[in-house]
Amino acid sequence: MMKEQLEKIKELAESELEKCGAADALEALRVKYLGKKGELTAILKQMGGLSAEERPVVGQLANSVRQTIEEKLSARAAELKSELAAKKLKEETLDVTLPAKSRTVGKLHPLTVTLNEVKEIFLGMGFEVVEGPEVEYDYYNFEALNIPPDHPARDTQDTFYITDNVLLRTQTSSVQARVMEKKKPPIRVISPGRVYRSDAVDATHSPLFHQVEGLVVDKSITMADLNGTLELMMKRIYGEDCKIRLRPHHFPFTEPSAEVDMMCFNCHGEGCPMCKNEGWIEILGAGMVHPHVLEMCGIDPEVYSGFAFGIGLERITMGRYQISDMRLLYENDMRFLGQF
Ligand code: 2NM
Repeated sequence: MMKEQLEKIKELAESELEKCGAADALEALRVKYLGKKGELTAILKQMGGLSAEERPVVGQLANSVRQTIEEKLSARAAELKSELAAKKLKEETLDVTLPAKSRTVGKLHPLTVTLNEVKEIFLGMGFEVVEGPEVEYDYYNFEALNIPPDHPARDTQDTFYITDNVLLRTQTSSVQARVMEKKKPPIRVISPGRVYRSDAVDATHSPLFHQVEGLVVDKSITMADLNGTLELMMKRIYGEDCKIRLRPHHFPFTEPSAEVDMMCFNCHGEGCPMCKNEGWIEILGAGMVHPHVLEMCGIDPEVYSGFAFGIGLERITMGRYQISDMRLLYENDMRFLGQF
């Protein structure tokens, strides 16, 4: 009777183990057959009721059944383990021949490229780079620069006012007025930065644009120093064959003042659509710092003289890359920016 039970347990255990497909189910089978409350244990507990002849026979059989089940259990466990490993290997295959994911590397905005270049050029000539506030007193933006109260630039049509005497700077000359007030000559600075004017957006205008202004103040600074400095800058930006010319002009803060043209890089002075048949393209404004400006900033115009210039970062950037519309510089269209 018990023999048959044991045989049955063995058979059943073997078939269940064979079908078992997971580690936790295998553990449940181990508990079912070999655990303290398991089927085999239950049989062994009944051995007390056997006769002395039967007991060792049944005991031996029970032991061999236990051994068989234990062996099957560990064999099946090993099988499951290797099946699982094989499945994982198959699922997590890494195809090293696939093309690599491309990484997108950022690049500098064309305005930044130009600014860095301009900075390098002037740092090489011993200039310092100075920055100042974009929200400025009208004193530094206008008054200290000899811009009279009735000058059109002061009009609310052209300038963004915050209060009566605070505004968004319309030029970075305000920074240079601050520098002259603080520092005694020799002064050699450039001041790059954002400037604001109440202009409608079109291909050549924006209410926010960027300027680089330069200022040199020392003893016996002349227009020749201005000319040489600007020529060097333009040659470095546009190439060694770039030529410039100065035309008389008027700015309130410089006397004499000049507008500076560069020879058209397209037609080299012949005249073409690019330069509207002029052969020359207006590129910046400059002049000798007005004695009254020096005086207001605490510098004696009898001892010192200086030159200053202002150049639009957008304009030189558009020129060197032949960009026809200023708006392209602000729209952050990657198809456009990716070209530089
Ligand atoms: C320009 C043109 C001409 C200029 C003048 C000064 C200062 F502070 F010295 F008076 N800074 N920048 C200047 C002169 C700016 O921009 C078109």
